Amino acid sequence: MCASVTIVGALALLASRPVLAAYETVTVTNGGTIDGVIALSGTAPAGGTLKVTKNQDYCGASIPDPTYTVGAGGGLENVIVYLKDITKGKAAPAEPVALVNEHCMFSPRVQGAMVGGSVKISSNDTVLHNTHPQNAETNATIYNVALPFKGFSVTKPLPGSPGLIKVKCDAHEWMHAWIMELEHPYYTTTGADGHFTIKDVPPGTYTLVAWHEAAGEKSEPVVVAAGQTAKSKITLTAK
Ligand SMILES: [Cu+2]
Repeated sequence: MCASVTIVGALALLASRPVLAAYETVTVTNGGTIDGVIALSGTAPAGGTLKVTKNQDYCGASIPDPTYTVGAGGGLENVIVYLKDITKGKAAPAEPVALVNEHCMFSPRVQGAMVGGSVKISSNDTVLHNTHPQNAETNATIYNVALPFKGFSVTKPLPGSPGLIKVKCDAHEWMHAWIMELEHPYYTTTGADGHFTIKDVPPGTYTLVAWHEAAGEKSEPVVVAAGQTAKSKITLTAK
């Protein structure tokens, strides 16, 4: 009796889970563009620095804190911008995403990647780095890669399921980066002025999401028409 109740319960749970449609690659002709800015409102902590606790002779005594990098006009850098509900469109990127250890920081700090892709981890530094990606929700280690010398690189697969990966360096506690694995290739990262562009979008109505490591996430609908540019502005609030 108990076993059958459990099985019925499990089946009901399975049935209630949203079924994620697999992404389908199609030829996008006369797609639209989403062009926009992610702005920051509120007061971001000003001029912070990251304290360097190791290899100070190479890394320096402190490093500017890039968490809130706001350009002229209030645009916020290092925001991942992506479409939430797109199930078909342009092809996956051919190249692995790159994560470079440089000047005792990760570059880029944040980036999107497509499910099934990989990451090329490399070092331009002469100090030992240790790249350690974790599931951002569970902190489960994905792998742990030592980068023993300048010029070293290794390409590793991403976990292969949608979600946020937090990357740290076990040798240098101030080093952090984020990779967001998404089911499709419609993502980008804002530049120094908070600007972003997403191209070759099949016409339709989507949810555009902006995610920032400290200011959090916000979304808004966007309507993309064939061959047109849809303007978008999302304002995140400093926390
Ligand atoms: Cu390091």
